Amino acid sequence: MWRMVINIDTPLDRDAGVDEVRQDVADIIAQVRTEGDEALRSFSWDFDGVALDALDVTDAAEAAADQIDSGIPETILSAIENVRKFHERQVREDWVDSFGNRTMGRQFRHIERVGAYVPGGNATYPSTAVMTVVPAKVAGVEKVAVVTPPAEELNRVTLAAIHLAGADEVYVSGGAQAVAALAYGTETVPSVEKIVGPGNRWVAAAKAEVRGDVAIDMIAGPTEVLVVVGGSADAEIVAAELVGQAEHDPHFSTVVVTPDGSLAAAVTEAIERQTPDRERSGIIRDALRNDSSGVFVADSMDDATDFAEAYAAEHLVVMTEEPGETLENIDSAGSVFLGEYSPVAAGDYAAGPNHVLPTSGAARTAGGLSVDSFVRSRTVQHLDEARLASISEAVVSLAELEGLEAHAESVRKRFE
Ligand code: HSO
Ligand code: ZN
Repeated sequence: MWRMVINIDTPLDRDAGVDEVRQDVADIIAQVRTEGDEALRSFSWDFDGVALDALDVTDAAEAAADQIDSGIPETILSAIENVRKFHERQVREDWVDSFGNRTMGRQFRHIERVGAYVPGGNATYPSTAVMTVVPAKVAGVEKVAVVTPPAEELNRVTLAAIHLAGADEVYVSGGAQAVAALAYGTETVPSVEKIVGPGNRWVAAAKAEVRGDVAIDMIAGPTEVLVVVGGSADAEIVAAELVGQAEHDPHFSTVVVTPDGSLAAAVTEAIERQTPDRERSGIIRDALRNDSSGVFVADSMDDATDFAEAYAAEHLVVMTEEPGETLENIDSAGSVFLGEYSPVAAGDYAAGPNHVLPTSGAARTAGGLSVDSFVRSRTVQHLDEARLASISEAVVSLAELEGLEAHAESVRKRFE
């Protein structure tokens, strides 16, 4: 069933399919901009078959947190607590220092209004509410507005999680139209300064379209996991890891790289054995068969880590004899899981690190969602007469070299 790829140079197709929906998404956004709430209601009916009652479900989210079965809020709160602690550790301190007697520093200020997309669709994601809202609140964001897609009956656990994570407002809208609403505002949905969170290709394309008018975290493609395997790794556990994440999406990218051909064969066999037992075996099969998945047998562990570096996985799992040492040879990854007892699922839900991560190789240049995603930095300089004098010659000369005489004069004037 799985692609046994011997040639390590075989390309993997990780295209998120965003381009195919660009025009439709542009039309949807235009309609939301002109018709506001009315457009959100009609898209809900056309795309989701749901006649929307209220768009604003902030109170319903609070009620859900009170009413869901006992035990569930505690479970959600324990995940929130771990995620909060991990993100609190990321908060940056302002600093000020003296550079050759010029006093300068860097300061961090949170964004005021943020929108978070919490997906629905073929699964519900209360965990994504936690991963998007908690870091924003830790950063100090005053207003976090969450959007989540319509459903005949909204998932109460997701609603409860959105409330418990600390969202200030909750709106029912999904897809490109929800992104448009957050970007430009409607009668009900307020516009925000930054939109974060994962979603399908409609959401990704909409974020690409509104970027510039509003900040975004990233353009997320289908989720992916790369497992670097070696030594005496347990093929059953490696297989469980791959099968586990593959249930997300038929476009999921599942990749194994190992220098050990017999381990590769054992993992392939274990995957085929485990898949039929899983509830979402259909999705898992499609995910394993697609052109972005496969098992690669490398000539050596060095080649395997080179491969992992080039792949720049969203989730990088390392199950080798010394996972920490293996990791030293790989720089690019969204989130790293070391050893047999660090499953991706732990990070998805409750360990603490974020699960909103760069996909499709974006980890080569960017990290996942963090407190940094919700702050901006500014620099501050405070010079006095003597301090300005000490650099004035350089400033004046460079200004003149650039032909910007008035810049030079603005410095000279101070010493007249
Ligand atoms: N693995 C997904 C997140 C997730 N998994 C949510 C389960 N629920 C992307 O990091
Ligand atoms: Zn997952």
